[in-house]
Amino acid sequence: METKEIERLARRIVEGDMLSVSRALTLVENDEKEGLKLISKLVQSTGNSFVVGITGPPGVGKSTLINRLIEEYRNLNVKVGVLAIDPSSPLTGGAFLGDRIRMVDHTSDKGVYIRSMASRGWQGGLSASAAKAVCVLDSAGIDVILIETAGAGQNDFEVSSVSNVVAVVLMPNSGDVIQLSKAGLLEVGDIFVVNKSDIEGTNYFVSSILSILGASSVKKPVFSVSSLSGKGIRELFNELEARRKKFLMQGRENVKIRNLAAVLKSVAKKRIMERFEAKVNSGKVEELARMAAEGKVSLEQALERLSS
Ligand SMILES: Nc1nc2c(ncn2[C@@H]2O[C@H](COP(=O)(O)OP(=O)(O)O)[C@@H](O)[C@H]2O)c(=O)[nH]1
Ligand SMILES: [Mg+2]
Repeated sequence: METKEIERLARRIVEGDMLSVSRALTLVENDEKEGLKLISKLVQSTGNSFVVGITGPPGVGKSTLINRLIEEYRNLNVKVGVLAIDPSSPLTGGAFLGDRIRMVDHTSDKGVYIRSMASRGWQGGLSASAAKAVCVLDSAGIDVILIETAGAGQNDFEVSSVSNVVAVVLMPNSGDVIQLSKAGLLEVGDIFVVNKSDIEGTNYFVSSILSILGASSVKKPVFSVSSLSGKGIRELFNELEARRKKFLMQGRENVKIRNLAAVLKSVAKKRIMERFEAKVNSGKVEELARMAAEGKVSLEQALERLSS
């Protein structure tokens, strides 16, 4: 794409043209160089979107919850963008349909933009494009961006670098709370949502989370909701809105810097991993191991060459 064309695309995005937003998201997913060029054109128009990471094990009801939150935001005429980051399938490289299907309620609403992104890349990490996608939606005038990431582990740690608040969604009987803690899910969350409170075991589950959170639960509230019936959603939403109000009082410049830092971090990480994988695949590791075994290089030198 020519520079002129990228500039034109950037202008349309800032005007709020959602067709151009879709084109831009495809660009940032598929073309790193051009994607970054576009982001640098957009960056002066960013800094206003409040980003909520919604994470948790598959099946706990994240997409259903997001549908409810969209409803609440739309009642206040807040523009919402959803990025559903799905575990990449090595077969299709694509996203599961389920998320789209559960979020169709809002597809005719112009104030709602929903996009699935494949997480691709190594170890199912949060899509390296997610931080860029946030910049695109931000510059298009989206007020709130909800990022759904499935699963535990690596994903969840990365979602916090692009989110202003991370909500960890769980459900009663979704396993041992101590295991959840070990998986890092309790550390990454700013807010905890126990969904499916309409099924049995909710009270016990909530109290075991509270006891594990201990003193930190003052700052890390636990909400028990049913995304099916809508019960408890309003309380959760009020908390999110209170946090957004605080966010809007911050300097915009700092938000811009934080968003760009997330872009740089994710792209750099991807590049470093790609370089490393190329070395591994080219037999470089074995070559260095042989040299080290023959005493031609020290292990320290071998590592230096492998990681530079
Ligand atoms: N009983 C009950 N089921 C729910 C609730 N929220 C979602 N579900 C169901 O749980 C299943 C998984 O929901 P989904 O939103 O796709 O979960 P995700 O994988 O975390 O996005 C679906 O069959 C939903 O209908 C709830 O509050 N109560
Ligand atoms: Mg989902």
